[in-house]
Amino acid sequence: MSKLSEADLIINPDGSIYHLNLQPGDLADTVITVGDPDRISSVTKYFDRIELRKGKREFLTQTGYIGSKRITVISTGIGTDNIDIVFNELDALVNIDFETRLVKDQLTSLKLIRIGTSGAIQSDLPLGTILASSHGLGMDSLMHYYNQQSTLEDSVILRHIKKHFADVQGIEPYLTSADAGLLATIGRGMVQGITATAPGFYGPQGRQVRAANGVPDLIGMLNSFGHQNLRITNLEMETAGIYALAKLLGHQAISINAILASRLNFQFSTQPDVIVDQAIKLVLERIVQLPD
Ligand code: R1P
Repeated sequence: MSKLSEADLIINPDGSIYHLNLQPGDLADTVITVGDPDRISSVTKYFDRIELRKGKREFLTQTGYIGSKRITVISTGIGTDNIDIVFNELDALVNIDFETRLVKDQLTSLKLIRIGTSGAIQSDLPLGTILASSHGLGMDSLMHYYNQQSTLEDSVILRHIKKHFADVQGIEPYLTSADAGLLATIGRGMVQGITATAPGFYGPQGRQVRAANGVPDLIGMLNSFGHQNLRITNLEMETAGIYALAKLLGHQAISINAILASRLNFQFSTQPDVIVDQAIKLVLERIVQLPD
């Protein structure tokens, strides 16, 4: 790839990248992403030391240590449009030389771990479940703007899903699997399933609102899909973009979902903070066990 122009790679006067406001050395190779900026300190309160706090807009960052493990926690805000910004800028921070604006010869593969919240769309998944996404199913349009190269296995699953979605106009889904290594380590023993990523919270997740729904029984359509032992377990707004962009850029990604809502049982947790805290503690315990 040729030299990136000042309009393609926007570097702030202090040498930081445009939205994240981070300089290359600010980032650890293990990055936890959270949607809510307030969740950053819920994670870093378990750190032994915080070396850096920076940010801009909804993209706030803290980098610190648990023992000798250096970890960055960054907030993405909501949606795959924000994931486009965060993941491209995280990649630029490690894989583009900011002096020459050229791709580095030696590429870095980041470990990207989402700790997010989500709603279950299977009735056997109780509130409080900590779920690892085996795949991200994008119902948004982010990956239509990139040339995604799917594995054969992912393509076969996607073909079955498209057949299942055949009656619905306007959804052209994409699918990417989790990083196998992180699924086996961070996601060890957790409930696993396909996470559907919606481009909105209300209509696009089949919620009843005053406006009429355009996709009748979206939840029913999603939860009735089955292929071999795979099923769609939950709905949120980032995982598919995270998995697809991470794979395209050569990074490793896993999405861990704290189940706060049961869409089939019409329930929402009375203790969401407790459930999110359990997910955070479990993920941190496992991150420190990962080899460097
Ligand atoms: C919607 O309320 C938000 O919550 C979920 C969705 O993916 C969306 O971002 O995740 P976070 O709690 O991680 O933001």
